[in-house]
Amino acid sequence: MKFFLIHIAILFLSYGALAQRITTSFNNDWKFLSAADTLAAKDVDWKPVTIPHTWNLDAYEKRDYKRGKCWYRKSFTIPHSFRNKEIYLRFDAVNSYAEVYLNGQLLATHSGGYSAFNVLLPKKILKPVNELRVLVDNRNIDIPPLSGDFTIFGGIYRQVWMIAVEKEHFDLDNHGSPGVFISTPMVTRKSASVNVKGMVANPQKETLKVQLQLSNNGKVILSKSIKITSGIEWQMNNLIVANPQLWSPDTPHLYHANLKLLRGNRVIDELNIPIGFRWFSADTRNGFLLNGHPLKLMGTNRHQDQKPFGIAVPQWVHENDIRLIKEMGANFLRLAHYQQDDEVLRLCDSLGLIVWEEIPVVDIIKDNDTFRRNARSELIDMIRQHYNHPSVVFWGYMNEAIIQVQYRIPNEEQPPFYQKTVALAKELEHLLKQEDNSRLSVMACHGSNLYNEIGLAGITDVLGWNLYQGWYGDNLTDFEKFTDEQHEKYPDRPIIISEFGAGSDKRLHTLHPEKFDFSIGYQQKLLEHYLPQIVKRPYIIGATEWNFIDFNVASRQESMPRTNNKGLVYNDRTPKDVYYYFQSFLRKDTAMVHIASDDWKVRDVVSDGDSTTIPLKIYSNQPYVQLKVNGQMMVKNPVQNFYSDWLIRVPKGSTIVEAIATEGGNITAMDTLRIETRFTPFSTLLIHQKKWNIAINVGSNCSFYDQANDITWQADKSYTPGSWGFVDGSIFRKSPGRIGTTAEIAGTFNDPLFQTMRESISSYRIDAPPGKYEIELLFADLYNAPPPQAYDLSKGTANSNDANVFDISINDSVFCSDFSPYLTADKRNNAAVVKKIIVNNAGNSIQISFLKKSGHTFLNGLRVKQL
Ligand code: GCB
Repeated sequence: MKFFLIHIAILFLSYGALAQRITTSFNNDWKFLSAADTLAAKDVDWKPVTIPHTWNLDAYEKRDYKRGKCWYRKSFTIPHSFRNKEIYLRFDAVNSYAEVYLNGQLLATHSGGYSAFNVLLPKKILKPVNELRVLVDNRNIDIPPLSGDFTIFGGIYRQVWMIAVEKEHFDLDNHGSPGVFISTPMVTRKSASVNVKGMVANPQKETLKVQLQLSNNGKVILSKSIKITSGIEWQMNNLIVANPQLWSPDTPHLYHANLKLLRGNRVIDELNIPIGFRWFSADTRNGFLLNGHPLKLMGTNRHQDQKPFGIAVPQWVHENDIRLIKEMGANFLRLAHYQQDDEVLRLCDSLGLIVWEEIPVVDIIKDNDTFRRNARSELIDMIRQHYNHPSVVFWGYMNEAIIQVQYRIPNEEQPPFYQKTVALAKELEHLLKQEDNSRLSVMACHGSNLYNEIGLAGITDVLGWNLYQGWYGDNLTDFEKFTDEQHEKYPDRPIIISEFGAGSDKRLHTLHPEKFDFSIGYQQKLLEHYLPQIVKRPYIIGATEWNFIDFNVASRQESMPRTNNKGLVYNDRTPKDVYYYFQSFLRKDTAMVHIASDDWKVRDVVSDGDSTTIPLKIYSNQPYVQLKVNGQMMVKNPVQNFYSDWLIRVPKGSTIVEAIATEGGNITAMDTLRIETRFTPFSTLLIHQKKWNIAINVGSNCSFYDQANDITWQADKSYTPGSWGFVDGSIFRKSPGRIGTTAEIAGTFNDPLFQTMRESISSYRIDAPPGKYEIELLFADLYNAPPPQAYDLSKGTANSNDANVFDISINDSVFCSDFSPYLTADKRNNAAVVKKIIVNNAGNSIQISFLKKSGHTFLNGLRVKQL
């Protein structure tokens, strides 16, 4: 009897399970061919891969990563239990163009690398053993984005699923959408209305039933069913929920809609969709209102890559990111510059982040029908696929859509080109509202008035400005000047600062941060300027910092080639100190304090003593902080703008710093950090106990920490008797107002060390007692221009292609004559050249002299070691 019951139960379960939709992963046992020509390929050329996959890990190594056509293939059988079912494959994303073939027949194509698509596997083509082939192309000839500051990693880089359904099922043929669309046209505190609509595949025009059950906290609060007899659209309108528990970033409360498709009493398909009740508006007087309350939208932008996966990231990367962003205190997230994984949206719904999602029309448009069609279908895909997510409030369709026009379109053709861009924007705006008029439309512009002049800026409900004053642009305060001017001219236009940020490299530190020095300190300074300015202005309804992560851009050079390092966290997601500035600024629910020196744990100070003072910053949202340094309590300091600056006295070696945040005399938060202090002598002429080794980052305001060799290259200084420094020359500036160059340096991982130099230098002097020294001189001829960066609006200086030739002598004896770093580096500019020499210093000074033969003299780095 017992056996019988179990048997019945198994039968029932399997019957129940098989009757409904079954979704299984389809990620294993794929083969990949890194070529377009399958005929020329041998079987061994097809390499086994698992999805998610990208072929572009080369983007971590070189600028010109592989862009072209590649193939994926997979043999598979249809499980016996699926035999009477319709079989779909769902591709969560393929970058950028896909052709799907089953047993040699083309089933589907999809343009657009960031949205999902479903492909039906027709019964008549299926065999006992099938071969699926997918051609993937990441050249993006007519597919947005045509360009952009991110790598177009090619491949089937999000998951693939096999979905088995009965012939009758919730629609799977509508732009990769769930086939059911839920909206909440009216929400108040007292009641909310729900509309549900969708399509059902019903080829035999059977009489079926769609049943909706809406539940809250596990209890069904509303049920409704509707009879359907054809495949046309069905709707259930005006379902009323009394006293809805509202969704907001602080209380991301979700209701659950369960939808069943029934034949008689038998469930043949089922969907579960969360619902969030919220209402919102945006205007310049009240700012953004959520559920009737003002809410300044504050957050960040997110790219999706993580080394070593490229964009073929495992699901935990999405989870980790959204959790970190939420923990930072953000309530707002811009998914830039493309539609992101469904999981990201699910997380934003459940953790509580308001989302701006956009399609990748970036930098420039193409004036042809294919491009326009692709932009339209990307927009439809995005809206339909993510329509049901309550976190989504903004749909965007353009990012800096005219920034490249000046470089790519001849002058006389620019005005009509701008008009075409405006026409496309209007078309996309219209389409967006047709698809979903419950959300706000938005686009992001770079800081140019041209958007106003050509009429692009007035099209969307809200306008995003990507502003980099004090980074690409001149001064930090130009930021608020620009936004105030905009507000004065367009008083009714709510704006979002959709990007702002600065690059940073944790190897670079300075007491005097300057724009474009890539120091950790300058990024902090910029963000500490922007955040208070943003919150002060009600017409700025929100802001998203650029970018949450240090992300991969194969073409970017700067201090960390292949990386845009404006992240609040590193690419491996370790928070930078500045992440905690945001956290202090944004989190009101918990007290926090952070010793902002995770990025600067080794302090190598130019000083003769065995103790010194070092600056230390503490981020906190509490009114006061107090420090204990190696057990010794210091006086309290007030916190202003969520930080307090300290000078602390530290001995050589290890220092334990404890920070205590207080409010009303009570300890509310604590943090502890160990800092290591080292000393580089200032008075090099003195006999020191230990032989010294001085490394200098010549021509730079920053010290550079070379972790591999555990050496700090000190910021440069001018010579003073008894010490070391440059005697003359000037800081090399490739662009006015910026130190050094942003060009990548060949032959080193220590790019910043070679990217700055002193030019027109005739001597560098180190006063030092007699003895033997090893001298290492670092050079890279920086006079050739790096290729232009699309986002960098500064004006570069003229180039000099002259080979720069000079003699180098040490204490009057020439050790290198007619030296040209350029020629030594095989006629390459921006290539590292290192010269070493052992000298016997007979006197009290080592004078390194540079005698110009042609062009310029220069020096990029110097290390002097007592032997
Ligand atoms: C921008 C772009 C973004 C870039 C960023 C930058 O304005 O929208 O894609 O990555 O600037 O860092 O230059």
